[in-house]
Amino acid sequence: MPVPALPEITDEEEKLFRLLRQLDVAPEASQRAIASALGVSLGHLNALLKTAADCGLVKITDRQSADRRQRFAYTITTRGAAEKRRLTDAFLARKRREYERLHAELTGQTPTIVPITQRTTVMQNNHAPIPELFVSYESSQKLKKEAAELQSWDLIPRQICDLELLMNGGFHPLKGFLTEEDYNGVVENMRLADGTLWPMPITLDVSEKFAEGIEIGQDIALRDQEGVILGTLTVTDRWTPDKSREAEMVFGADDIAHPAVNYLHHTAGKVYLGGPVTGIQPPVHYDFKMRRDTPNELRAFFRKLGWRRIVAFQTRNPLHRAHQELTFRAAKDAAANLLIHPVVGLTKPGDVDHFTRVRCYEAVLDKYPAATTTMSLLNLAMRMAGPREAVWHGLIRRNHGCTHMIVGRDHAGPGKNSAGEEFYGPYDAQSLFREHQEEIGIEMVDFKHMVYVEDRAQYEPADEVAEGSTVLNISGTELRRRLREGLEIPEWFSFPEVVRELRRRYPPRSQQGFTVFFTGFSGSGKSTIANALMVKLMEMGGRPVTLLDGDIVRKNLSSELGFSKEHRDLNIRRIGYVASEITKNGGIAICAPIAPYAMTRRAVREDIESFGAFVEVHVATSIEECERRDRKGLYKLAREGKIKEFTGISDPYDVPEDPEIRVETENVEVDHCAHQVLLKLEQMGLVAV
Ligand code: PPS
Repeated sequence: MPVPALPEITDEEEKLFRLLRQLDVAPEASQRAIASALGVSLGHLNALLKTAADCGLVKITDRQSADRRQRFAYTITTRGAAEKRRLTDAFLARKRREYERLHAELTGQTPTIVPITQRTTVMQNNHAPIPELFVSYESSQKLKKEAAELQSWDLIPRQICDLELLMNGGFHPLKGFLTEEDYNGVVENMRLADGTLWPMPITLDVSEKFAEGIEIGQDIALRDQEGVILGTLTVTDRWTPDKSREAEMVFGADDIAHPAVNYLHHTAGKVYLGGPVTGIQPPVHYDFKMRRDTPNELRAFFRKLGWRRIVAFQTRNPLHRAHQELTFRAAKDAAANLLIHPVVGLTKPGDVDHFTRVRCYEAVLDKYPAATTTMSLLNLAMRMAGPREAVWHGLIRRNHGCTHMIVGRDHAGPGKNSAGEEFYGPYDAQSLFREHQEEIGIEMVDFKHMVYVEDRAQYEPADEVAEGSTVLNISGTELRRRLREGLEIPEWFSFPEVVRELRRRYPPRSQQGFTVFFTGFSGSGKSTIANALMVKLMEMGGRPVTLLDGDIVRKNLSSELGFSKEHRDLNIRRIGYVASEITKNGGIAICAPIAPYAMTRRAVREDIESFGAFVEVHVATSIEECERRDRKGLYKLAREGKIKEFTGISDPYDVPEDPEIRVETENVEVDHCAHQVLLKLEQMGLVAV
């Protein structure tokens, strides 16, 4: 292995490095103490401090102490912290060169030691701590204050996940968000500029507007969504990436059916910033605290228990009996302990939420023989990048102290592309992993497809089942159907505790929340039918019912709004928001506004449908009939021009093209109209009449 071309380090730089290190570990020390720790005179120390301050590496402030030697306080700036890390690498490289020279002199041979930056063997001691990007507690307190003056970037959820793993060593050897050179290497051939294997671009995407205000060399504060500072970034690179090329190279296709490609084009900012990160504090998690571990916490845990061989199982789905069987078998075959390492950051849109999943995992954990298995939650934002993702998962698991990882069929697959075909071949992930296994530093364990053999009442690997046996299976789609319809889920398939959790999260449709959305002209009868429906639903009981009538909403939620298109849209979006919250929490929302615009109704439907059913009811009373009834006398005023922008008279109404139900009110009893809606709800499985 050739000696890496790391820059030489001068003696002065070495002193600077030691000064920065000293100030980081003991920022309150007196000048005399610092000088003696460094082995330099006070005069030399002052010169060093001046250089460090002039270069913006250290901030010197007056401490107003009576003691002359304690007069100043020193703070390492974020640039200083980054410089310290750069010098650490350069310093180590120098030591290595010295070692190599000595080795050659003594033995006459070139040593075969692998450079640290490309070395996986260093990781193979899965008990040793791994480098993090955090500064000491004292420095972090100072940096927090200093950062108040920095420009801030408010991280979005995916960036928070990335930053957490950068800072805690989960993404080791990355030292920050990728620079342009590293990014190009990663996109093109899965390697950082120095040749290290790294398959996933970890970039900080920002808006053009924000990027314009940043100068190269500037430090920016990285904050969470509440404005809490997590770290800083010294911006060394800023560029506008070719996203289509990134999509093609990393995800295999520039097709927005791929969730990460969709994210790239529709969520990610246009400009990328790169540079070293200085960690101040990890993001706070309020849920499942005891189940979250940094790489070093897991390593310490394995060290404490004496676990040398650990098989990691990556998952984003609830575990059923087949998973328990296959993971246990994998660990047994590898003579290793098992780490269930589920992703709780961002997974594939539409997945079971992590709260439900973790409760399910906890139930399954009890099914393994005691002391063989543990579980830890990984706050990773998955990209669903199949083969590249598998390699990335391997590196992350290695960093978390694992020695083996289970890689299955279609690992981290994104589903079908826009032509209805799979993005990746079923074994692409396994073969890419196998190709890079040495470098990843983790051994791949094949995922055995386990099936339930009825005659033998046990799970067996599919390829070992005796001919003629009856094999049972329940697909994911079938499981969802059974949950939706409240049908039996047999014990051979899953554990009763897991099924109970899933049923709590996915009650049958007749127990889920939903929204009935009436639309029609003023005076069409929306409110009257909505009221009758509400009473009928309340009579049935079981779920709370809320009526969001047009007039009531206008009085309580939208009193400042008029009837322009913009105001009407805002009014309907507010109704949609409240209805979506009610639906999400298992209630029934009945809305009865005019809602004249099809686009807005569609947007509200989309908001609600991620939580429950949306039933659009078009109250199809003609405008002539409404005007004839003119219950509130408004049509008369509208005709006289006293009310402007009146729907149907001087303002448009888009007739719903495809509502769930259309009700005619002319010569029909209100009770009958409400009953028709109720029957529709029953037909959709939303109520059990
Ligand atoms: S919208 O378009 O959905 O925001 O309207 P909505 O909130 O349902 O409010 C409609 C009620 O406001 C009264 N009103 C008007 N309607 C239509 N156009 C104009 N310009 C207007 N000005 C006042 C009217 O009484 C509507 O009540 P409903 O219950 O529909 O009869």
